[in-house]
Amino acid sequence: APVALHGVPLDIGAGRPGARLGPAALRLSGLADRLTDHGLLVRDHGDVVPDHPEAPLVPVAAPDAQRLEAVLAYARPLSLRAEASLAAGERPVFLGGDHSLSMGSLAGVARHCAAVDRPLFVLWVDAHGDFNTPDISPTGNPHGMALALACGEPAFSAHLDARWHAPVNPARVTLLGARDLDPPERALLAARGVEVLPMPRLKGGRLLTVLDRLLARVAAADGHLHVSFDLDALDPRLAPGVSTPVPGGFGLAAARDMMIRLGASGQVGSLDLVELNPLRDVAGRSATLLVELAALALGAPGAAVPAGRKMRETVAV
Ligand code: DIR
Ligand code: MN
Ligand code: MN
Ligand code: MN
Repeated sequence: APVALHGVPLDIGAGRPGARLGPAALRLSGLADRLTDHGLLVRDHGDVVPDHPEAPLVPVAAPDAQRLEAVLAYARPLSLRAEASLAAGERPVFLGGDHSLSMGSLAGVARHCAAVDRPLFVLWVDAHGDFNTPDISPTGNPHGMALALACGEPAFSAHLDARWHAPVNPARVTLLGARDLDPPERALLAARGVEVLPMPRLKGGRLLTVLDRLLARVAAADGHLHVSFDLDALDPRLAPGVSTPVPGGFGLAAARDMMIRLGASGQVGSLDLVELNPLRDVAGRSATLLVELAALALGAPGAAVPAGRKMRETVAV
């Protein structure tokens, strides 16, 4: 299936500006070429246009409700794009942008899965849980609420509309790499049955065991796998270009192993690449790393990094 790129220049959902430059940074870091190197067919559909022209002008310091509205102005058209992309037989890749874009990408993927009657599984790779609601969020930042909204939490029902939104079943969501969960958020994740695999439990061989278990579960159900990859899952020494760094993340070997495993499975049906903040990056290092990891996650079976372009040469740690 052709890979379809959809840029989402959005940072109103984060606590600081910069992630809206992410789609441009990923493109300029050679994302399309790297995918083509792997033998993949790539279509770049450009950036999503919000359905309210004022949305890009809302500052990150605006009141929380206004920021949620602005984020949804991107999420609604993004959802329709995601659904159309999948219906056209593409594998959509959503270039962030802060993580609130997943409110739209996942809504569209869920609508497609409902239409074709396939169970949707979500692998959410993140230092955070993104399962806050406006009443429990300590920051009011919409990117910390993205998964909760995607799962149709009742707190968001006034904002959700079946013309663009279908809920993800939280019992088919796996949160991988979390190490900064707010206590009420942790309780809500547990109440909804989200599988939480925090960072300390993924040392040694655990990571690949857990991934293989999920991939087998998806295959057995003939399900669709959506991977939502928040760059802050990686250790900030490796990927400094994020808005909310948290120490203790995945190292390079673990990140590559994870992506190679996902890529080799051929099961990644859609992918979010989020939270790259070029204003916080160091010499484009995080952008380059994210491009390399995305190529692995989408890689043709057995794809190797071409000689002379090895990760270790392009990414100084
Ligand atoms: C925090 C941080 N839990 C919040 N979340 C972040 O603002 O809700 N998510 N940074 O990516
Ligand atoms: Mn198009
Ligand atoms: Mn996130
Ligand atoms: Mn995060």
